[in-house]
Amino acid sequence: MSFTKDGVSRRRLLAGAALLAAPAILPRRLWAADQSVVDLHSPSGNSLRQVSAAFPEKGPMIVHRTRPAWLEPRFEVFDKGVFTPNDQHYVSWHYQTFPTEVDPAQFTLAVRGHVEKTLSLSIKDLLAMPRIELAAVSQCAGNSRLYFEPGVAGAPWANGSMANAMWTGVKLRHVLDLAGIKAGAQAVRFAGLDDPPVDGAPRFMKSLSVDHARDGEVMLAFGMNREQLPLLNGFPLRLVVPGWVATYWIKALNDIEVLDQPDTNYWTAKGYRFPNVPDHTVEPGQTGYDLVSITKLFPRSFVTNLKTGDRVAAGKPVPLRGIAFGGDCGVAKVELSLDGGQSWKAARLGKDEGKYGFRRWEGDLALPGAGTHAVSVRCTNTKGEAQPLKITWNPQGYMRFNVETIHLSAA
Ligand SMILES: Nc1nc2c(c(=O)[nH]1)N[C@H]1C(S)=C(S)[C@@H](COP(=O)(O)O)O[C@H]1N2
Ligand SMILES: [Mo]
Repeated sequence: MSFTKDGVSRRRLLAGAALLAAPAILPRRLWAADQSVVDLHSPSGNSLRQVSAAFPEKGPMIVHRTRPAWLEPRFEVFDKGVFTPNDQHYVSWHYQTFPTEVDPAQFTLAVRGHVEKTLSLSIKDLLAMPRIELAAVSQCAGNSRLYFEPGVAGAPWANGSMANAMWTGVKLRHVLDLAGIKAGAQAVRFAGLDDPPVDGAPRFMKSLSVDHARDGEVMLAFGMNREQLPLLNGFPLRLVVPGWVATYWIKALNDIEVLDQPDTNYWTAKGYRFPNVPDHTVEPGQTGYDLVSITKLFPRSFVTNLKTGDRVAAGKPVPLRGIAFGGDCGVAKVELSLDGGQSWKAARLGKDEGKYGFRRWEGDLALPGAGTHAVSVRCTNTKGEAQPLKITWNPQGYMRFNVETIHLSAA
């Protein structure tokens, strides 16, 4: 059923579905029903993961944790197209109180705080408003953390906690204007249905400046690739903040609060910060730097048709393709290198589906002789920012965005 009808269908998870089983026995039961195990090739070991299709509305997903769910697709999905299928879109929640059932007929979004008029909007109210649609990449701040060397604490994502979707929804500005922001407002704060799991724990909330919230692109999305959002990705409504890290993209969004003072809540003021130094990169053990909140995405690019260890023919052109994204602007160019970044060869760019989305690239390189060859790919965005060659590292494991390299063996 589509969200474009007069309403959205009721979502329920079946009792006994993977998410509801007792956490203590879940890993073993899932393992027994397992389809396969993948090796994510982390430099620090600990890289075997189970792949499970036991999660509602999800196909086979790599399972890092079950409750709350941390799931990512196998990387091959990114070779199939620039829009990530909904059943392969990664899943991340902070708290085990994430919703396992939502009745859209009962669901309301509150708009309150420093406004002229408090609102309580139903899904039907939102579906009746003017719509916008745009492609945008949602990427977790911790994407690729598994490849940090030395290893760091935090969700051990491989490269798959990113996804591109066509989002449909209502401009946040439209809803804020209906409520009427009062003079002196300082921030707009967002929260979802997942209450803190224990008393005193901070509710998961993020906020944006009033100007950003009113930029006409930040969206209350009920459509993902022109279908309803999967429950695990925030059904029935999520915030979409194009060009910004997914941390801000509050799922199961039911509360918007306009603040007349800066947001001091833990997740905005203390969480999700990284070193305020060039490329946000420090040496292990380094101290004496400031922290800054993570906001915009940085350019990234990946080879998707081949991976480290694959065998190819020496001496003739090897077809290569992949995806790139510019971060908070479009992709200007993608280049390939065989010599560790001393020289670069331009790749061809595929169709532009929107500046915040994935862009396909294609190219080829002839590997000069038998042996192992390092193939690097670099994206430069339309602001002229390029992925750095030096590997980015910080103790939080946030926002890796250096040039990625695969090692192919030619014979
Ligand atoms: N309500 C709510 N929204 C949330 C979160 C959360 O824990 N609760 N996690 C955020 C983080 S850190 C990420 S990476 C994305 C993940 O979105 P996805 O599960 O749809 O991929 O949701 C964001 N929105
Ligand atoms: Mo995240």
